[in-house]
Amino acid sequence: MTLLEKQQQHDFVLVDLMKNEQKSEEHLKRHPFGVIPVLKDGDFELYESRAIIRYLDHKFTNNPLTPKDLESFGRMEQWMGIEQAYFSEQALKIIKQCYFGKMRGQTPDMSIVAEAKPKVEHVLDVANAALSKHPYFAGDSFSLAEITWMPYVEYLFSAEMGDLINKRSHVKKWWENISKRPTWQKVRG
Ligand SMILES: N[C@@H](CCC(=O)N[C@@H](CS)C(=O)NCC(=O)O)C(=O)O
Repeated sequence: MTLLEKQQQHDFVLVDLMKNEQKSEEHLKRHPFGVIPVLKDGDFELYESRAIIRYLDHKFTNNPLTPKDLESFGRMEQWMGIEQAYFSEQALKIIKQCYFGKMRGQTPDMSIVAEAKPKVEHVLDVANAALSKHPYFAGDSFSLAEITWMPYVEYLFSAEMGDLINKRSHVKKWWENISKRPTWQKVRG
């Protein structure tokens, strides 16, 4: 999504998680922790998604995704931290049970879902309060913070947990607004 927002040509190379290719010897040379994504920019390679999007936003100065205003910058970093520390890990527990597990024909372990759900609800309550004050996490503009949140919010809908988003009016409005972006529509497709 960052590359598309920056209107940068790129090649997307599939590392097939369904075939466990992320743990192959070849991929482990690119990413020692055996996960995706990895960015290759000429001879330079970089892993960790948040590092990658910050790098791209610094490298390509068009359509900036990092606010110049210091307070907005602070809020963006805060929400990227919240995503990593409190949101995605717990959301993924639900998504693994209710989406990826189901896709593989496994019965979801609802005790895992029951433990993670209140933690996700708490983060979303905090997000709802913040988004009642301004339309984006950083303030007035779409930033890298939104990009870090979008994958697991989308997957909550895939896991039939969209109510977690829709019952919080400001989070719902935020999601309806940012998920309409043509770049996201292209990525999710
Ligand atoms: N901290 C890493 C996390 C990467 C990550 O968890 N990637 C997932 C896909 S979104 C993955 O590769 N999962 C496969 C696995 O855990 O084996 C980042 O943000 O880049």
